[in-house]
Amino acid sequence: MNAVRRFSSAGSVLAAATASKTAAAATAPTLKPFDPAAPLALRSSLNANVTGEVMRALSSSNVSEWNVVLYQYQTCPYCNKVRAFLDLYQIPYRVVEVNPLSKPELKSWSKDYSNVPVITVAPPNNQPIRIVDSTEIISALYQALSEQKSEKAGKSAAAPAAVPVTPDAAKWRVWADESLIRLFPSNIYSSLSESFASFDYMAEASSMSKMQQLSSKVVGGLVMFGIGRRNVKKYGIKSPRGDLFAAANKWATEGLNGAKFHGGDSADLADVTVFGAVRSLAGFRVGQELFAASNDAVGAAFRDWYQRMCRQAPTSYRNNPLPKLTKYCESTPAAAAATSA
Ligand SMILES: N[C@@H](CCC(=O)N[C@@H](CS)C(=O)NCC(=O)O)C(=O)O
Repeated sequence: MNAVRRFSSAGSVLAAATASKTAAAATAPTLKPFDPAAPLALRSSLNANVTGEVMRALSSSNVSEWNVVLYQYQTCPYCNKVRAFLDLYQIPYRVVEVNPLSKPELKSWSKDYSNVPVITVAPPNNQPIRIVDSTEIISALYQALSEQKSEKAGKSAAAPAAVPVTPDAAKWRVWADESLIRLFPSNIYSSLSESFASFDYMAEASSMSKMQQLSSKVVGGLVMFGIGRRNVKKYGIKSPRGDLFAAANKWATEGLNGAKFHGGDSADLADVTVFGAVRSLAGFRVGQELFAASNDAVGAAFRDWYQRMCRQAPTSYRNNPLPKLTKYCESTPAAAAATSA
């Protein structure tokens, strides 16, 4: 199943519902399965432009010269993965919020791929290069980081070292995409009322007009509710909430395995991937329930890890970020409530 179709957004839903198919829906690329053993797992021919020359240009320049621009939706789990990665490794970036209905921000120059996230990078003396797909974006930039000469890196000591990706970290990266994020639609759109509430929230930070927000809520709310239910059948989800809480517990027990981070004393690509995905839920009703779900040791381990990640990867994203996305970064319920308004 094409990963691109797994987490349909308001944009694709409305496009389908109004029969005005977007280029993305028509030309959604088929990605090969992620190969955890490959250091740079570029699966899509859409990223054929990420050549050795580009990688050398990236690894021989300072991250502050990469000129990263991220095209995103704020609440998209894949976009949150990429933002968390950029924040953790202290790579400066600019965000362009894409209008999910008309996507003018992508259409003029990214005709063959209009899903998000997409980034452009422009290391010194290079034209901007496009990279698509959250996993591939992270893999490519991580490889450039790990090949970087230390004197060029320009990262503060707070950023973790880009060490070789362990097979276990690779396994959890796949788990985040293939198991965890797959549970999101059936939770965010679990009932009609939750579905409409989710669309209200997503509209807050979107670049849609008021009219688009309204039609997106009505049409998207209904259609996504249907897709959530379809996913339950398709992926054998026993209980959307129950399976999601179980996934969080699995991460807290098997993923962290008693350590501060999956990576031990500092975060690795598994941490940043799971963290980014989970953070995308923070402003939704399901996020609130997830963070309140369990008061036992496992729940506490999950929340403690999440807060440690917030501290390790504080967002440098300044233009119109949703305050609710940082809600559960605070260590006390009162502090969290204060950011929820
Ligand atoms: N495999 C892709 C999946 C990206 C994806 O499905 N993004 C959704 C938003 S969360 C999207 O662009 N959907 C199509 C649309 O909005 O038209 C990745 O990891 O980046």
